Amino acid sequence: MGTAEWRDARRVRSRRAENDREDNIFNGGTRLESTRIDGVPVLRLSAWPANVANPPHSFALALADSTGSGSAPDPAENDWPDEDFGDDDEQEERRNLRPDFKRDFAEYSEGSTDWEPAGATTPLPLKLEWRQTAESRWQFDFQLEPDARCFALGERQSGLNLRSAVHTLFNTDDDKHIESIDSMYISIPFLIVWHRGQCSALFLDSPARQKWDLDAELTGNGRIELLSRRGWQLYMLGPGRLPDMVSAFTKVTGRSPLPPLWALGHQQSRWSYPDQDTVIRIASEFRSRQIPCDTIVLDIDYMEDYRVFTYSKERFPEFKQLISDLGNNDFKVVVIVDPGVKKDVKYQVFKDGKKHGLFCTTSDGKPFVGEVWPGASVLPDFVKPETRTWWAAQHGFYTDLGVAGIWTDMNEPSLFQNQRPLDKDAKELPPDNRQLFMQQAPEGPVGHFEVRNVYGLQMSRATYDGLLALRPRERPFVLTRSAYAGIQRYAAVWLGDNRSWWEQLARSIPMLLNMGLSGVPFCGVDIGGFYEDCSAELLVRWYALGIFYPFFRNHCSRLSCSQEPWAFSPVAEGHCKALIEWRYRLLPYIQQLFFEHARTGAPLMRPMAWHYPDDEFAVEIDDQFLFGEDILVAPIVQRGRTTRSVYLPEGRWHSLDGKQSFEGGRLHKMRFGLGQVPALVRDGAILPLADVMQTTRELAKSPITFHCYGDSGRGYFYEDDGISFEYLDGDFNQWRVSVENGTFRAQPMSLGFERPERKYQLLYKGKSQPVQLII
Ligand code: MIG
Repeated sequence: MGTAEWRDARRVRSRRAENDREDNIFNGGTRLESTRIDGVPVLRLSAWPANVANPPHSFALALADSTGSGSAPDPAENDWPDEDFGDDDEQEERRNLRPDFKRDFAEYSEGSTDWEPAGATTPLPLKLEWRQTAESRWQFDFQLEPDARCFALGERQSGLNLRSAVHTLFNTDDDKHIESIDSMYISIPFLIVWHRGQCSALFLDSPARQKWDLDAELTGNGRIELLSRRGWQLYMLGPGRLPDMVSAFTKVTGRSPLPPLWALGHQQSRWSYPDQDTVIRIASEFRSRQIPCDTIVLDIDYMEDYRVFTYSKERFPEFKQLISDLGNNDFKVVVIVDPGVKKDVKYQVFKDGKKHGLFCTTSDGKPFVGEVWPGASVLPDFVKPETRTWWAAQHGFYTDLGVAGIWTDMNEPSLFQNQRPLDKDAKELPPDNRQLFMQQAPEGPVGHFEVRNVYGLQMSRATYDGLLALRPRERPFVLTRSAYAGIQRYAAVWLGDNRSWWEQLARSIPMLLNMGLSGVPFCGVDIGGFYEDCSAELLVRWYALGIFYPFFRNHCSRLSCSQEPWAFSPVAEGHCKALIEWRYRLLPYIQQLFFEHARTGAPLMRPMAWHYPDDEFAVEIDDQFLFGEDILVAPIVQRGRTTRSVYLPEGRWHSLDGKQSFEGGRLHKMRFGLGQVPALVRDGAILPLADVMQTTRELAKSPITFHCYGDSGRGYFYEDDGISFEYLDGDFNQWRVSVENGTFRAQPMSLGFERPERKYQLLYKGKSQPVQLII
């Protein structure tokens, strides 16, 4: 063994000494401003190196360079009428209630927030100090109280508390979803620090690589290291409560518009349903077995040679007919679109993009070529506005065929030979022209690593804007794998290539909770697991949790065994069916939760601490969660188990059927059989439940049961057309329903939507009775 290897073997991990402060070489410009967003004090620090002309808000590409083009407006929560409705006489006047939500969409709070200059001596939260320690290296040091917890940061392979680890934010396609994974597909540089129920938060707005050391050495010190030659903006939020942090952050980065109703139903996918006969067979299995499903998803094999904006004439000879036949059977079709464009001079998409200079380039200005599914491929440069406009327009190919939604994948971007283009331990960036390829930002040419983390965001944005321009009266559905802060404005996300392992089922809870706290409500993981073979029991248990994933899709890889709900046994199928039916029964509640998100930024899946901040026991929990305020979900995530302990916070809790109730404030041992929904309902809640249906289209006519849990209760019922943006003009109905002293009341908060006829009933103390909603 040579000396070199011997030294390698003994290498000690480079450690950060407590006082390893490097010299500050910064001599550029800074600006410190302050404001309040939804009552939360916010400081914003901007810094830009001397050789960069402009303050960086125009370079924090994710949020700036916005034309506000296609994005849906944000229902302004401040315009919401006072919830406290008066007596019955007043209701008469409110018959034509139509809250006016129209407002310019503030993609970037610049326009809607007044920032005031703040004095240079203003103390920064968490005792934060920053400096530039090399041409492309910045450090931000802060302090964490001994019992502080760290949440959010987007997609992390971690439990809920992110503390005592280093988290790298550099979008990467790495399918080894194990503890030691360095970076995943999504980067959201937003951290919430929780300390005894009070929170502060940091948002470092830069799409370049960031490493967040959250007290990995157990010394109480946190440090962000940013590798960039450009400027950045650091938002510092707080103090405030947990929901305040998410509300303010989503005011800055935007909130999710309401998804189309069909996208909240069950989606069935696999890599791949290879031809039209298979698709027809899968779809008809759902209907003949009466397993609810709204969407069939087509993975890369629908294409000709993996060329985007084509379909295989051989395997899908009647593509348009297929989609319309499926449509007649109430199925929507979603197709995958990758960024890699096959390098082929006869291929129109390549020709066009090349002619107009819309691809990422090498340092000498030629299109950069990498290897992905189509073979040698080029990558659209999505930070360039013209590229987005062009890419958006290409989607006419799909809308003409009747495709309902677009799934954007591989957009880290992923390249077969080069998944880790920047050395994990790099302490500086290579020069711009040696960063894999060059991109053309509105401010000028820039190395890819400077903007890598917004590649997926800008691709999703182009796709969303494309669908909206092509079908202006419909809410677009876009699904993406890679993302940055603000992705919720454009797309749902799923967390990539997980495995059919029990531990990944369990892990999905804290991962999705942190996504929600990072501003992304519409998220999920592949139900059944992507790689490896699923089993009957795992699939059933995965559905039991998955019906509460905001994005609800079964998907697996081409190497895995089938995992459609009927793939295993009739018994397993029966359990899956019963669970999926519950997803559809819960749709009115889910719609209300999405509406709440649009008003307040609240995620659907919430950690216990969201609603019980003073319960020191609850804040530790990440194997159960709250779905909205009223439903507590505690799934079984281990093979062969039928019982688990469930921590119920203060108050009383009821079984979903209302037949049993439990005292809160302590642990309970509970049994959840296969096929049983692992959920409890808060005493005092009224859940609006639909009847079992096969697709979301039936929701409009479904009878609604208001199930009151306990002696009295409160709840909401929301409805709209499920398709258009007219809800932003107040074209929706919403009632606040309550039961007090045994009397049911429904107070209208909005009556802007011409509603179909349906029946309503109250389920109270085990008995049903018809009720009316005043209109
Ligand atoms: O290189 O399109 O995460 O969901 O099925 C793999 C094929 C590319 C990765 C996605 C996965 C999808 C698969 N894709």
